[in-house]
Amino acid sequence: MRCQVAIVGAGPSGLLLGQMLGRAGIDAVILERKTPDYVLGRVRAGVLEQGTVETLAAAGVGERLMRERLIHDGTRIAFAGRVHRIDFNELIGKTVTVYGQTEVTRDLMAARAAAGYPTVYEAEDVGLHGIDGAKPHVTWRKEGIEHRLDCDYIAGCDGFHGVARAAIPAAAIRTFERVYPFAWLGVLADVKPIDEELVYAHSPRGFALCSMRGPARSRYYIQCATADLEAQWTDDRFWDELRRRLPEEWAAKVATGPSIEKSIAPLRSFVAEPMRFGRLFLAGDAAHIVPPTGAKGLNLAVGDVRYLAEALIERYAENSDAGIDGYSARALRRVWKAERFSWWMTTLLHDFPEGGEFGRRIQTADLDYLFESRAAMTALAENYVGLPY
Ligand code: RFL
Ligand code: PHB
Repeated sequence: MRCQVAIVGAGPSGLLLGQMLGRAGIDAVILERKTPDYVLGRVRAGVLEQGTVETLAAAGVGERLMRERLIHDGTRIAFAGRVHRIDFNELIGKTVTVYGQTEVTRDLMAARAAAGYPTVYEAEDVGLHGIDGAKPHVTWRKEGIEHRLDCDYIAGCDGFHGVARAAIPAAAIRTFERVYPFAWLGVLADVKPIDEELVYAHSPRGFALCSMRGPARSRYYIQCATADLEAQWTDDRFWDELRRRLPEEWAAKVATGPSIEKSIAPLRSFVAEPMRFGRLFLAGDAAHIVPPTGAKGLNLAVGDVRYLAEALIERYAENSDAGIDGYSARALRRVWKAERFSWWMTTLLHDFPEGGEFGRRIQTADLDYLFESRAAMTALAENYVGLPY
């Protein structure tokens, strides 16, 4: 079997890249380790930047998104018993969209199936070969049979734990990492959200976030210990802890009900440089991770894919390497700004016991300054809605 671009991973990065290349007449095959249902069962991102929405619409997957999305003009931040509002629309004339990653993925899968683009699910032991030469290929096993796909380029869209980044020789890649001393416990429940907008909360008991997936579906997160297990967090314990981290009159608004999903995720900042080795390109979580506090992970993945699709399209249409040669540096400029913002939001809003009282005073000063200064609020708004392309 042969194709122009082999894509490893059918998460949002791989599927969107496949969609953009397919529409440009470039033939790409996606190899995914899991089943479609498994991929759709992962509850992840909820907030899309305006640029992400525009990119998805331009790729032909914006129809349901435009119909069903919730547009948020601002967000709320609770601390020291008060709830402050950051009005993105008033500060910078932009908004964000709430539409779950699951739905983005579902739309991309449907578009791919409708166009008849090839995807291999349940591809085991995917291996990347010859990436430093002119003729790379990918191998995998499915139902006991070995397969081989020859290609011009490989896109590693296989997330943080994938095989693509690991296929790059250690001497050719440099990584930067910060692991945070806590995790997020996320709960999905069919209950009315606490507010029309998201509420981020800083409290002495730790961080909390009230998000949503629709008018009758809430997504909540609380900071927890990295060693915690989902089973230790009964629904009652979760709702109780969430309420204790919100100002009283907001706690009273929390509608509770049985959880339909509950998961714990560690928090990490990570970047691998460069995002290319020979004929392999990395995109999305395969190349970088941000802590979810700034809602940047999926948006960054879409940014990478937008740059990579442009570069590959230029390669085939104009027989020029300029785009693919510039891809890594161009993507990393955007990545590092989102890394900085996500690190800052995480540092601002979580409890860091090892930071001691000095750390807490600095946090309080940072939060006070944020709500006293239009410049500081504007900086948050600009980054949260997404820096311009
Ligand atoms: P994914 O989604 O991890 O997809 C990678 C795919 O590759 C497959 N795979 C392999 N396939 C073949 N062979 C192998 N060896 C393979 N190894 C892996 C996997 O099965 C999978 O299908 O990466 P991608 O596509 O780069 O997308 C990145 C996003 O998923 C991620 O950045 C966001 O979910 C991060 N994130 C958020 N981002 C936002 O922009 N806004 C948010 O509000 C937001 N909230 C979040 C988040 C991530 C979270 N968690 C759990 C990590 C909230 C949470 C809790
Ligand atoms: C979510 O709805 O899952 C979500 C929203 C905002 C974040 C992180 C996650 O910062």
